[in-house]
Amino acid sequence: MLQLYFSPMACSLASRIALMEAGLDARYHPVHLQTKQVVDDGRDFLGVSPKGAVPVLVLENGERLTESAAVLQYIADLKPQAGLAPAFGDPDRYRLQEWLSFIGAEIHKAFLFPTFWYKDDASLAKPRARITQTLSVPSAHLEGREFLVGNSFTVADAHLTWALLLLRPAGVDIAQWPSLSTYLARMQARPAVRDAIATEMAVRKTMTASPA
Ligand SMILES: N[C@@H](CCC(=O)N[C@@H](CS)C(=O)NCC(=O)O)C(=O)O
Repeated sequence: MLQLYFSPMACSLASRIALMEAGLDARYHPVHLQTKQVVDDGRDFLGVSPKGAVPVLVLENGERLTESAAVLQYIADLKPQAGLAPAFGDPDRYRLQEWLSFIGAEIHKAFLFPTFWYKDDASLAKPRARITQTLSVPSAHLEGREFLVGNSFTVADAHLTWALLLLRPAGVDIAQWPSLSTYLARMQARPAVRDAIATEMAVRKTMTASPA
């Protein structure tokens, strides 16, 4: 069975959403990111992945896959009939990769990560200054569109949904981008998204963790 190492409401939430949207079973292992311990059994998470970061997807053959962009596409390709990624060769596949890169690098690492990991104003000034420009990109793209790529939900939507959910705890009011705020509400109404969030919030109550 697939296994996902995750931390509640961290970027691994997107992988959980993808698994649930695909209807794929998996075993989920919570990780405490500060102590780098696997919560189930106290194992050193650095022994699971030297990157020390979630998501880590353990494949059916035991190999471990990291990096949200790769993990999300792997999950999508396990269940092509779920339509979570355009097929290879379809020009939209590169649009999907374009969004996964943008969300991972420009939203997650350039803004959310410093917001949750650094406390001093000097480290936070640059990310704070860039967020308006960064979020104007998906905001403009989603004017009059339901999904990031094509006409249906893809793993890029799972990734963006996670990032937008963290804006409030990061101190950013999503209401300044109406298209993002209605998009997020639409995504949160999806049963798989709703269930994934509810599950992680319940796990989170039992742990203290930094989400990004
Ligand atoms: N490039 C990786 C980043 C993964 C990442 O930074 N995950 C965060 C949680 S959202 C984490 O585990 N951070 C712990 C750390 O970096 O020590 C990806 O996109 O999957």
